[in-house]
Amino acid sequence: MADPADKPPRGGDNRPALALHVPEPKSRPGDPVDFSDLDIGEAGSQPRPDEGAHPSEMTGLAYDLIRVLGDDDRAHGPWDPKLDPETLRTMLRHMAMTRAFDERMFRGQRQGKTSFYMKCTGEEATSIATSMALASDDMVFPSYRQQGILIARGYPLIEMINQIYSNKGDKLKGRQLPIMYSSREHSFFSISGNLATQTPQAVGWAMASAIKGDSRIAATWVGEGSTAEGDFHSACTFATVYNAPVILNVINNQWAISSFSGFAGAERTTFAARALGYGLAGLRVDGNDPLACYASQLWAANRARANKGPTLIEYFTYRAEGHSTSDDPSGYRSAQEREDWPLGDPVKRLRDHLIAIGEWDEDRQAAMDKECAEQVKEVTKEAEKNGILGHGLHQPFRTMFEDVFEELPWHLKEQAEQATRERIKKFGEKGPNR
Ligand SMILES: Cc1ncc(C[n+]2csc(CCOP(=O)(O)OP(=O)(O)O)c2C)c(N)n1
Ligand SMILES: [Mg+2]
Repeated sequence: MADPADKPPRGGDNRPALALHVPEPKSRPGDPVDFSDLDIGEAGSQPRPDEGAHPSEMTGLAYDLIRVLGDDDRAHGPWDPKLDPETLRTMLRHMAMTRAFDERMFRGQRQGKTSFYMKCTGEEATSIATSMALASDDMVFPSYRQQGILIARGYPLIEMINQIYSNKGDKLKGRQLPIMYSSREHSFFSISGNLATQTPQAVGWAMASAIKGDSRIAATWVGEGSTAEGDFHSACTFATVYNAPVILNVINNQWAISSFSGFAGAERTTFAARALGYGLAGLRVDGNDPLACYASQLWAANRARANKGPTLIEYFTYRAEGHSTSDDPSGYRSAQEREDWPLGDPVKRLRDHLIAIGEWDEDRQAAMDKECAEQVKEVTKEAEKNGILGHGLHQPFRTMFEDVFEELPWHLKEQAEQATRERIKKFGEKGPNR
C-alpha cells in the first residue's frame, strides 16, 4: 500500500494556485488590428498529395494554407485546378449574383419585408467554388450561410425570396425561419437552426449511399463555432469508422455571432487539425481563394468517390459583415479587422485573375454587376406579388396543422377548429389567414 505521506498536500498548503484561461480576442472596437501572426504561405507552395493518400502522410496540410492565386493574380502550383475561362466566368457570375442577392435581401429586411436575413459577404467562394467541384446530384447538407450553393445549382431566385418572405408562394409554407431553404430536386438538405445537426446527417446519408452501392457522395458545411457541438465530433467518428463518402467543410470565418473563434479552440490548433485525431484526411485552405476552394473540394470528392475515405477541410476566411440582420458587430469587434484582413475579397480576387489572364475587363465586370442587381430587383418584385411580411398573404393559417400526421388526431382537430373560430372572431368572416 502506498504511504499516505506520499500524497500531495491538501489544498491550502503549498500547491500552486490554478488559473482558468478564458479566451479573449486580440482586438475590440476601436483597437488597432494585428494579423501579422497569421502564417500565410506563398501561393502554389503547398504539396498536393495523391487523392488516396493515408491521412498520416499529409499532416502538414492540416496546419498549412493551400493557396493557388498569388499576389500577381495568377494561378500557381500543384493545386491549380486549371479551369477554363468560361467556367471561371460562371463562377464569378454566381459569386456576383450571390452578393447582389444578399444586398437586396438585407435591404428588404430593413424595409420590413422580412423578419430576418443572413449575408455571406466575403465567404462566397466557400460555397460557390466548392459546390461547383461536386456533381449536381451529390447531396449537400449546408448551414445557413451557403445560399451560394443554391445559386450555383440554379435554384430559382424567386423560390428563395418566397421562402424569405414566408409568403403564399413559399414551398415550405412559412414553417421555417427565413433563409432556411430546402430543395430535394437540387439535392439540398433542409437547413436546420440547430447548429451542427447537419454534420451527422450528412455522414449518415453518405453511409446509406455506400450501403446501397450508389455513386453519390455527401458534403456538409459547418461554421467553426459550431464545431464545438458534440454533433460534429460524432459525425467525425462515424465518418472515419465507416469510411463514409463524405466531405466535412468547416467554414472558419473567425466569428460565431459575437464569440471569436478562440472559444471553439482556435487558440490551440487549426480546425483542419481536428481531422488528425480521428484519422481523417485534413486540409486547410485559403477560403478567399476560389481556385483553392474548388481544387480542394474536388480532391476530397475524388477521394470519397474512390472509396478512399472522408476529408475534413477548413476554409479559412473572414465574416465581413454582421452575423445576421439582428446583429451589430461594431459592438464587439474592431472595424479595422475587415480593412486589414490579409486574404482579400474572393470576388475581387477571381475578377483580378480573369483580368490578368486576359479573359475579363472592368467594363464587363460593371455590366455583369448591374445585370445581377437588375435581375434580383425584378425577381424581388415578382415575389412581392405573393406577399411580404405582415401583408397576410401567407399560407392559410390552418395549414400549420397539416403534413405531420397522415390523419389529424382528434385533439389537433379540436385545436385547429378552435383557432379558426378565434381568428374569425378577430378578423371577421372575410378576414385573412383562416
Ligand atoms: C445548437 C445551437 N446552439 C446555439 C445556437 C445559436 N446560434 C445561432 S448561429 C450561432 C453562431 C454560429 O457560429 P459559426 O458556427 O461560426 O457559424 P457562422 O455564423 O460564423 O457562419 C449561434 C451560437 C443555435 N442556433 N443552435
Ligand atoms: Mg463562424
